[in-house]
Amino acid sequence: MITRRAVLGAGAGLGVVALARGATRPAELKPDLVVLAERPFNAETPAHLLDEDFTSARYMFVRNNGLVPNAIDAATWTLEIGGEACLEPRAFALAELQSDYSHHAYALTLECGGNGRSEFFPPVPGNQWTTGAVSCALWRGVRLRDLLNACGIAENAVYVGYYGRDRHLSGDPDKVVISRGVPIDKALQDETLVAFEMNGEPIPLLHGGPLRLVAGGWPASASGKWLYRLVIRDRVHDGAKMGGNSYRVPCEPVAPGVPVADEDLCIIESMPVKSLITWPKSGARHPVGDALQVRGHAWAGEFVVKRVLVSTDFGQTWQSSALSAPVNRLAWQRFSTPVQFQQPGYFEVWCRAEDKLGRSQPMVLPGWNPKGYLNNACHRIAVQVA
Ligand SMILES: Nc1nc2c(c(=O)[nH]1)N[C@H]1C(S)=C(S)[C@@H](COP(=O)(O)O)O[C@H]1N2
Ligand SMILES: [Mo]
Repeated sequence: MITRRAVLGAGAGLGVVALARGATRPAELKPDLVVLAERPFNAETPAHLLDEDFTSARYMFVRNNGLVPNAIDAATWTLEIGGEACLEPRAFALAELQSDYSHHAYALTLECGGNGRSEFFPPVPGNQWTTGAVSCALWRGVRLRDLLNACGIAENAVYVGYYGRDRHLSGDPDKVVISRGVPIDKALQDETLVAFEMNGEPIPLLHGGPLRLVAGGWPASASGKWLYRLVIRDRVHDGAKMGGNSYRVPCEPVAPGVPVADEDLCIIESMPVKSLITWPKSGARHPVGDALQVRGHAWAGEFVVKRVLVSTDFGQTWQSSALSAPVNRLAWQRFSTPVQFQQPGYFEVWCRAEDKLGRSQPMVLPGWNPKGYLNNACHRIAVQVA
């Protein structure tokens, strides 16, 4: 990351996190991604560019509900913690978080709740994500738990909400873009971080630098970017985009297209089991008879993936794939397996993961919901065998 301070030669230090030198628009920083919206900027990753073990910034999808803050200064950044269920509200300088609290690093899967939205029918509003709103990067920071404990958690604590420094599209400085969070149990997990590094670097501005909440395995909307305030709530947090159709699905399944009353919607928690073929790229050509090594990632929200199956005959038969253990809880898992094609022609490779509890991915769309969340249908790629 080139910081403006470094560019100006003002010396080392935490520096200003800014868009890289010369880039005037976020899209220029993400030349490999498919832009779904310019304002707010939203872009997804083609499946074959998610092949890395840990997603680099270059290939990480971007999901913004508002406008990216203007260049922000890590040297003066502070995090306030308060809320009705906080015993001693206080503020921490970013530098203090970095020096006074122990650091922890985890690979954490962040998938947008709306990943796969484009396939729902009847169609639903919002960014039309296909398969590319998922990442698994190496996040480093302090445990949210350690900070909450430093402030004192009241007995009646229920939820932790976040506030970020992004700007509302309307330009109204008093309007909050998004303020979501996680229940207290999730907040207290080892892996829930207040992070200041991504893949060994300061967090890039587009991904919430200089400070971000990271709650892996949950809809990524729970992981607040540009974090400056946390509230320990005595009730389910009621910030922007906690209610209505936002990040909520019918508590009881509904027929496609049916309107759903507010009180019948439930907040999404752990994301469902899913997998993605990241190699080869869909449309690959392959010689008949040769083994083709197919690989990808599988993840299952709060759970471990137990197995991944692969089919080359449109789901008639399945073979078991090698599957690695996650490097830590909430990290995606690598699967890799050789497949053979006995004759030339058009083939598809399908993959299907199953979690520890025996739940597997559906072949077709799972339950329709008003905003098109939680589509974990099987991924498939095309292979032309010659
Ligand atoms: N402050 C803030 N945090 C946010 C958002 C946002 O718009 N503003 N979007 C959320 C959503 S919906 C997603 S999917 C992830 C996207 O993270 P990324 O852009 O780093 O991939 O950030 C979450 N955190
Ligand atoms: Mo999201």
